[in-house]
Amino acid sequence: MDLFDDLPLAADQLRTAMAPGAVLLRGLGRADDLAMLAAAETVIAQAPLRHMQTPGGHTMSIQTSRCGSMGWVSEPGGYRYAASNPQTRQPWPAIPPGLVDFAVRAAAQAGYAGFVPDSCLINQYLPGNKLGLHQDRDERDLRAPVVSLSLGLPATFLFGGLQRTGKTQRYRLAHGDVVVWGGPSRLAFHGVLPVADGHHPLLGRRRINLTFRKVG
Ligand code: MD3
Ligand code: FE
Repeated sequence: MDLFDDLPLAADQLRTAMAPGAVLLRGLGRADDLAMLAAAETVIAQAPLRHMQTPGGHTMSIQTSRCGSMGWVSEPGGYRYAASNPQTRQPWPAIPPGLVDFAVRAAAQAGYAGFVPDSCLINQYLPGNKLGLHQDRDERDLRAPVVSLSLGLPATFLFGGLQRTGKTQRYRLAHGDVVVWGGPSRLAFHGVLPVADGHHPLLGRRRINLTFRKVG
């Protein structure tokens, strides 16, 4: 969180090509931040945040909720998408329509017209929480991009190549920043460094990241 987070951005600062197929749309989610946070909270109320286990038996520091026709789950055998919440045995809540609209618009702006998400993962980071370098490869349709929206405390995002051991670039993702990953970047390794302590006017001491995906 810094002083400049609340200043408007010049138009030429809004769009950054991070890599082939990966587009950063700075601040795109700011205009509607209150409504999108409220929508995320309605999902969390129905599918409470929890620490997922890695297939290796470790507990993730971040907490996760899910919505959409398919939700990402972890089992001792590995990760997969499932139509119901293993905790409640209920279907996942629907993705709130305002969030679907937002993801569709963001994808179109990044050059992925026709993208419609059927799954959304909500990650909550408290200060110190992190996400190790990984690939997202459990979705069946890897031609579809992933749209990510960051809210609250800023984080340093690590963006690598197609090999875990390659060099990583660092990007600061702040409140309202959106990234769309597709094409050659869809299977890039990525992660998040431990979130620094701070206070965000809307979210307090937390960061929430929503990722919109097309699984089916
Ligand atoms: C690049 N989330 O949920 S968002 C994840 O901030 C995840 O919570 C991070 O990685 C977060 O899987 C990073 C950025 C992101 C999301 C998906 C990607 C980058 C990606 C998929 C492919 C390549
Ligand atoms: Fe990921």
